[in-house]
Amino acid sequence: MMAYDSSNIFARILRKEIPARTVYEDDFALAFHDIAPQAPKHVLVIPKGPYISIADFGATAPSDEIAGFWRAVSKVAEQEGLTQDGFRLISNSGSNSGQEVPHFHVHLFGGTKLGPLLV
Ligand code: IU
Repeated sequence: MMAYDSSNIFARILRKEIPARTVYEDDFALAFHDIAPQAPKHVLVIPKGPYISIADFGATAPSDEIAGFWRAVSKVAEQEGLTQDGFRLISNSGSNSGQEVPHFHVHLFGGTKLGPLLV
């Protein structure tokens, strides 16, 4: 697996070098509005540690970071009012998926009736 590149845009957001529209932050995760939303509600949730993708995160992160991250994802969905009507999580991993930013992130989509998943 390639090395983590700490100059990626989400690493810079974590270091507060560039701004983001943050909706949630704790010891394990940061959540902010996607700059190009693809649904009425489109939030990205990222772990604070240096992980490239879910493949990297799931294989190498300590258990407390994994638990803390997924707990934060649930909290964001609840906080953003999405648990009643439902929402969708997507995480691109690697080139076949079209992953653009090499810092693990989960897309959280909601706020409307979502269409079928595309392959
Ligand atoms: P992807 O899964 O790596 O393709 O998703 C990257 C997302 O990051 C994509 O939805 C972009 O709109 C979003 N994004 C952002 O929110 N802020 C940025 O500065 C950049 C990308 I660059």
